[in-house]
Amino acid sequence: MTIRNGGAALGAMAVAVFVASTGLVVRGQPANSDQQACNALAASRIPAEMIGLPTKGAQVTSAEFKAATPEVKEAPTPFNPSGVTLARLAYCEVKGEILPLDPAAPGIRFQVNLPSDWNGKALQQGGGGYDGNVVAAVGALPRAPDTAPYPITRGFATFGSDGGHQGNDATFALNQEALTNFAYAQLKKAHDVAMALIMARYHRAPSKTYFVGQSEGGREGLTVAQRFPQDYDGIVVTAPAINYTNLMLRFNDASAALAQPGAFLGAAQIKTFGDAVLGQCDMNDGVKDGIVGNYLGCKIDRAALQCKGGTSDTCLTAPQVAALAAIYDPKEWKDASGKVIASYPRFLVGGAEAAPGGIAAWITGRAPLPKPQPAGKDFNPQQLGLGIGAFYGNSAVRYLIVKNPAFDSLDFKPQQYAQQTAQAIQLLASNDPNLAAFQKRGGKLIMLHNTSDLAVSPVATMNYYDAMVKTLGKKTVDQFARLYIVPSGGHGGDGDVPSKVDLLGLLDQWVDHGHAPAEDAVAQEFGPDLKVTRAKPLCMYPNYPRYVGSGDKNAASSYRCTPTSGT
Ligand SMILES: [Ca+2]
Repeated sequence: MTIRNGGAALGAMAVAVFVASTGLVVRGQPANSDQQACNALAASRIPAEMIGLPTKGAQVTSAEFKAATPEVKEAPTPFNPSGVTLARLAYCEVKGEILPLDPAAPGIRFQVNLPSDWNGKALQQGGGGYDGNVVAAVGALPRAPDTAPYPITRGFATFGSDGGHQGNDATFALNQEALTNFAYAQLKKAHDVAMALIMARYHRAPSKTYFVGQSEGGREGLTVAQRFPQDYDGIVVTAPAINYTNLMLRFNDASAALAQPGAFLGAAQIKTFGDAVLGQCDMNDGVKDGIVGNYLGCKIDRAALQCKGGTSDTCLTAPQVAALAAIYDPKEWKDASGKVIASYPRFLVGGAEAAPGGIAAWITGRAPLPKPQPAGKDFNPQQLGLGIGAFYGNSAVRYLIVKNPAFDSLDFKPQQYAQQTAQAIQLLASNDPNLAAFQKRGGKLIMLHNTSDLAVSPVATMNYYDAMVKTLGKKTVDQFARLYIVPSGGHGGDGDVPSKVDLLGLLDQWVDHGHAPAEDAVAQEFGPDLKVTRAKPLCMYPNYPRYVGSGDKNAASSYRCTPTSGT
């Protein structure tokens, strides 16, 4: 099998590098510099035979050498609160596209980054939401401490894809190949293309291959553990969006509740609820610090928030209390005979409900879904002021389940589309707890979830872990998997909370050096100057960090991992 290079690479100085172990041939200039080695990959073509699922092969569209860059500090932004971009070592940025079988399907765009100073390992990074943008994989990983060197600077060959379509909504789901790509196939295709390019650049396969992803990327991480266990030595998932379709149904139910007359929750009502969470539960971990530590021990009395005659900003109407129930309570959807066709667990509270990444960002936005709804491309979530989940739920109903861009998602009843709903659930569940194949080949899995996550329920992740234990036994699970629960913090661990931890470092120590992670790691919070302002122990489910009663409440040593109470 060959990677064939075009253009200047076939000049008088051209040579062929033969790699006996694979039969791979790279034709190009003698690789007497990193830049030339990079240039030699430009216009490469990876034949379909080198990709483990059906494609028409892959085409490299650019290979550009990126010189090392120093650390830069700029004005802080919401996406980069410290304003700091860390240093990067030199690498070769390879971009390209995996060509679809169906001419009407979009290609899978990818980026592979090949460091000059390679550590011999590869790292695939997952996407987010509905994917739709190429994951560049040259920056910070989810939850990484502000000071942690980027994977590319640690010497990892990194790569990511666009999930098999462009645009962060579900319109792609109208095409079956694009939908199958999103569900799982693009992960294998992008992996195999990256492996071919790594072989072409370094003439050997990675000693270890990891996957790191958050949210949809977390679902992708569990998907590869379940479907392609032989390809990965280690996987990190944070806030994984398993039971993806069920989650979208939850978003849509919350939208329907919030669209009822008098039900919408504005900033004042969200603050009232957030204050109640902290008022009732902040001390359940032994310290008043804006964090509900004992995450299964907090039972909020929502009825107590209901206005007693009249309305004000510090109480909720009955429809608003009902909307909170639709946001937080467990849900089952049943068919006409009463059979459960889908379910989703409850959400937890952690103290960051009223923070910028909380209820307003994910659920309410600035306005409820309108009725009637604009159809298709005229449906603009920013213009409509929607919460992210309201937009995602609408998109799932229209494109993933009903397959009608004009369908009004507020009219959706899963039981009326039971077959389509069941198909979508099965395709995107990624919740098979039997990871025996991954465990037996020596794979390691680290999962982490924050408890104020309004995008994906931490209880869904706990349920998945419990199912793993039930399927494989606790002793086996302990040998290869960890679930860390971090109290408070939003979907990305955001908010005023210590939740930064070098999960890639923990994974690499486990996989490559045999040091299994325990409860000796800490979750950190950083100030704008990259200094640690607060730390707590990183506790394994079902433990939480409980204040010991004395000592600096911002120091991890003042906490002990303690079993959470409640159910
Ligand atoms: Ca507390």
